Amino acid sequence: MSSDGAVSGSRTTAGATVFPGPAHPDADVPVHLVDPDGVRHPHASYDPLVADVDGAALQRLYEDLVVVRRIDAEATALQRQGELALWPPLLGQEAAQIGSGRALRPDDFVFSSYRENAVAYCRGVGLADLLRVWRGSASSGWDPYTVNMATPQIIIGAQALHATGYAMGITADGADSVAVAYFGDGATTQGDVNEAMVFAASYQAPVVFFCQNNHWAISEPVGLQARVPIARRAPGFGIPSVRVDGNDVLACLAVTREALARARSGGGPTYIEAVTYRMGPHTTADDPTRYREAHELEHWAARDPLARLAAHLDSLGLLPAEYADAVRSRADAVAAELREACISMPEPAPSALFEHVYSEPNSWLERQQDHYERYLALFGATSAEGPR
Ligand SMILES: Cc1ncc(C[n+]2csc(CCOP(=O)(O)OP(=O)(O)O)c2C)c(N)n1
Ligand SMILES: [Mg+2]
Repeated sequence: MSSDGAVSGSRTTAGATVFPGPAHPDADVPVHLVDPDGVRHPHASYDPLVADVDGAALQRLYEDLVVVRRIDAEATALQRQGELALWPPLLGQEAAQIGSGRALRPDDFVFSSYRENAVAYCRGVGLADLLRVWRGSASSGWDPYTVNMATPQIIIGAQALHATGYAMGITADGADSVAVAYFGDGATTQGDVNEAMVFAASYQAPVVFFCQNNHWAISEPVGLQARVPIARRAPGFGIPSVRVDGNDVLACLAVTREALARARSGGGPTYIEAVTYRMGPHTTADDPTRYREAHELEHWAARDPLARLAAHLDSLGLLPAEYADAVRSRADAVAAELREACISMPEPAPSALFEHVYSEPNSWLERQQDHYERYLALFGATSAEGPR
């Protein structure tokens, strides 16, 4: 800041400092390329970014959506059957995750929350590795460096700091990869996310903030903590932002490609708000019928991301019955593989948790482990209450 209080880089008009704001009166209208009925609409800015997406590529996106929805349904069933302690479903958010996840290069690096299992699928995380932590069989699901994706962050918003720090490292290395932070609408209120945005803007770090506004933070509606569209917050930090229809896989692919290209070419961070909806519970430990109205779910079910792409493919003659059946069978086979991987995993060993806290044993921790083991022996409990 200069001595007269003006912020360098801002424009001054007739004595008033003007900060970059939403560029256009329509800035709050989410970008969409395919509407809920499957009709494609031309878009001057974003069509060129997905010009390479031909019929076969659209079908691949469809296959991704079907498979990740099936994985999610199977994991939810496994939890209901007592094979997993907890599962955070992504039902309804498939397009936001696949559209953005498929825009990434292998050398980009993802930092996510617990719900981005479809992004993990895009990164090549193994099926067993998706479940390991939720079964209680391991305290970490996979080696982040094999897939360039950190294991899920449970501390809301903390991964935005990790992504920004990693992105600053990319700059120091002179590389052109990008770090991507995935978080939810609720996380936008956390200090960590806001601090990450300050650093990202100051250092023009190659990071993409990808917020999935799924309308709920457990039982708190988004309107409670965001009085204006969430995407509008970013320009206040000096970060360009875009709202995208998070149920339109093609639009999510386009806006993520734009953000990645900006970051790779030295243009700094971008903030994406993908407007979507969590059609299921927060986790399998939650019952959303206690806090939300049925009509809200109906409204969003009519905007289902998978049905939308199916309708679009159908309109192009790219969804013949045999093809749709084959995709379903493939998804069923993946689900069977997931189930097998889950039940053949070692039984959860809760007290093993103590082995990974310090490199050397110490009496303080040993006392806690001993106490916990006596508790397990007394009550036969294998799953203490976990994260919500
Ligand atoms: C720092 C912190 N505070 C609170 C929690 C408890 N918690 C777990 S999930 C959640 C809501 C997150 O909502 P949102 O960011 O919208 O993500 P979503 O679950 O909808 O994907 C909260 C408050 C936590 N895990 N970490
Ligand atoms: Mg949310």
